[in-house]
Amino acid sequence: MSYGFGFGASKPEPLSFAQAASSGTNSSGSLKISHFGTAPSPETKSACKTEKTTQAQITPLDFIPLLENQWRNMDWSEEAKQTLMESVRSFKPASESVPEARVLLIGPVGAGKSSFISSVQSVFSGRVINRAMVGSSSSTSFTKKLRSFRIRGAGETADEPTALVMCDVMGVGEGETTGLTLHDALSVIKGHAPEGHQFSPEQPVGAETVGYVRKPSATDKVHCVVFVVDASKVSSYAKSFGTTFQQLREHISNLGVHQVALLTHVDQVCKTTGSDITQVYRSQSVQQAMVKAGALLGMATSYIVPVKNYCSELDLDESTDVLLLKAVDHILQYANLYFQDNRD
Ligand SMILES: Nc1nc2c(ncn2[C@@H]2O[C@H](COP(=O)(O)OP(=O)(O)OP(=O)(O)O)[C@@H](O)[C@H]2O)c(=O)[nH]1
Ligand SMILES: [Mg+2]
Repeated sequence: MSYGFGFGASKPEPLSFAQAASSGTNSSGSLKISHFGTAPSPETKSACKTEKTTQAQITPLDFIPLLENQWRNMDWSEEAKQTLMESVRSFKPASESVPEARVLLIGPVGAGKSSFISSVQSVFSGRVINRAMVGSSSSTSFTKKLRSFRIRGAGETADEPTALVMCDVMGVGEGETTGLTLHDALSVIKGHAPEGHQFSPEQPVGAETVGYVRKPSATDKVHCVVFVVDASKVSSYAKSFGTTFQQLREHISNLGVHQVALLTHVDQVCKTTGSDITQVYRSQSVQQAMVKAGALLGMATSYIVPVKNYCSELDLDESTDVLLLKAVDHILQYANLYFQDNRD
């Protein structure tokens, strides 16, 4: 299947998410909630419930028992980590003309977009580093500019960049006047926005933008969009986000760009997962957050993977690395579909 690209001579009209939402276009993303694995058996012990307290005293998140089995198969071994790292290192786009896959992270302010980029670079650097600058949770986006990060190895492999470039942008805000607009998001995806462009809802990317890329080549375009959603906020996001994301997904799908999603902050929705990330696929709280993220994005849960970003840690943790690498592998699979769909 091949997709055509809809940008050309026509001048892009500034379009905010709110305007798009009110234009009456329906989302084509049908919601498919996949069925999960086994329900907890009566004898399943709650690893979260560590103290003798009454139900009224403990928060629901602490009380929800873990599932008996992981609902997705995960191998947390060092060997699995090395295999995943090798798979990312050896990744080459299925294209003659495009040497790198450009992946764009989009999500609400503070969801963990920059943290994910820094976390992945940390895994490949062998130490925790803050490559893409990370902010704190606030209502306005910490990231203001378009920045692309080529993931590189360290030590012997320092000169061998991977074929993965991750693009960081401003977070999507709740209102029409704050955060990334639909117009600017699409400008980045189509390859018109120059590197370093400072986003401003009042000044949409257009022909008058300094460095505007008039005729983007295949290497300028984004080949996969990754939605980033905070598991601890997925139940409380403003309703407008759902409309925003589903509008965005429809436009991105029309460009032939595949989309996946990351569920961040999983350590904050389940104590056990917070202290032992290998329990992530046994946590019902994470599983529920995943279903909610799917509903918010209008996306089947099979496209969504959980991650725990490095935030306060000074040292890497093997299991956290495995989950991050699994997410990268997932993203690259969908990025490659773009190249297969658009063979030179
Ligand atoms: N506990 C936890 N905190 C996280 C995680 N990911 C990110 N954070 C924290 O969330 C806050 C926001 O992270 P950022 O990476 O700056 O988020 P962003 O999506 O880039 O935000 P903007 O650039 O403002 O749109 C920071 O304090 C991070 O340390 C995670 O998986 N778990
Ligand atoms: Mg950021």
